[in-house]
Amino acid sequence: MERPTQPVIPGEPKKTTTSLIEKATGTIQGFSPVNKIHQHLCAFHFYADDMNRQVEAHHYCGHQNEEMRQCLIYDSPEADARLIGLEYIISEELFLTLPDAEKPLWHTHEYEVKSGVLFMPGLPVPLQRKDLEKICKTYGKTIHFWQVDKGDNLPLGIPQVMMALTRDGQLHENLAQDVEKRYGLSFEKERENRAYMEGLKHGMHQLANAAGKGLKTVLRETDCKPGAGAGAGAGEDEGEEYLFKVVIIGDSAMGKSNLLSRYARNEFNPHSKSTIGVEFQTQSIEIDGKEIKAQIWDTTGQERFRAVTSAYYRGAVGAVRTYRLRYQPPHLLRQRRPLARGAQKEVRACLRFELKVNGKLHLYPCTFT
Ligand SMILES: Nc1nc2c(ncn2[C@@H]2O[C@H](COP(=O)(O)OP(=O)(O)OP(=O)(O)O)[C@@H](O)[C@H]2O)c(=O)[nH]1
Ligand SMILES: [Mg+2]
Repeated sequence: MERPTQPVIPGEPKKTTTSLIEKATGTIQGFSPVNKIHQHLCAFHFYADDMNRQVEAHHYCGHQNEEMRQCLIYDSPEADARLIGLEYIISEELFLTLPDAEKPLWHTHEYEVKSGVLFMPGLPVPLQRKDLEKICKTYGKTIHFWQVDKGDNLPLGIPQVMMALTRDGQLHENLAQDVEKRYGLSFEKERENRAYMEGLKHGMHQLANAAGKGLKTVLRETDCKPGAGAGAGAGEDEGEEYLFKVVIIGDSAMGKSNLLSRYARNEFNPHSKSTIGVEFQTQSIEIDGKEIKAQIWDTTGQERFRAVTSAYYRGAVGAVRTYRLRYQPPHLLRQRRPLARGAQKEVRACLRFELKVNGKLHLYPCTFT
């Protein structure tokens, strides 16, 4: 089978020692994720910002479940093929659950399947159709890392969102003919054979396929967010918001819940009930023009829930410990250990609060390193 010309990848040819090592590692190690791949689909992708740039894409896919498969994309089916991208394929039902901002990144497969240009090389036609009937009703999200159409001999530049064909006249004639010739196919004939196939139940979503427009990925220089220890993580929005998780810990009836309700809502309850499990409140403060959110977790102090609550220390960047002054440090150590295990390593200090005793407020610093 003739192949389109490939740019030569720069680098020394593989040495015998490397081949020997590969032989050994290949025999000893397991490749479970890759071994899940069980099918080869061939289709065409174009760059979401330029329909004129079209590439042949060999998808090697495995099902994660009935509604989701993930594929590695190569530029050819040969052993030396270049890994140029990835594609995730999901059912129409899953696609409809995606937020609207996500939908334009996904493309439909209905046209590709029904027009015959998406096929499964080497597979008997009845078997192909069985699966194509399903693919016809799916959406895919594909990112390419290697712009082989530009002749790049290494994966250069930023990841590119790719799209799929949605109507006649889009696919370059020469690309189609080349593939038809190499695989001995007729897309036109296949189109007729697949006329019976049903497409998307709800039709092509208007936001899919880049919402009918172009999409371009761009690289933008931005402030580097603080590391994990300084509160990076869940809830941050486009780098403009910081979320810090802080836990309040201490034995039961030490005033944890009241400390939080006083801080979050300026409320105090002299008859508060013991907390079951955990609860959290979020407070926003502005520092240097940036919105900082403190997500403060109030845990139960009851011994019987300790195993459960320690799981909530995960990801915490700060801790407030409440305890009775008459308690001695060895007692504190009991709670220090699970906190140090669950919270992020970068938790370095906490404040030990104490109520006023004889009119004097006791406030001790402590370290968790
Ligand atoms: N006088 C006084 N009472 C307090 C103070 N803080 C809490 N209390 C009382 O102490 C009791 C227990 O308070 P909580 O805030 O529920 O204690 P907790 O640490 O959350 O207890 P658990 O949820 O069981 O772990 C309640 O009756 C509160 O009213 C305080 O600063 N002063
Ligand atoms: Mg409580």
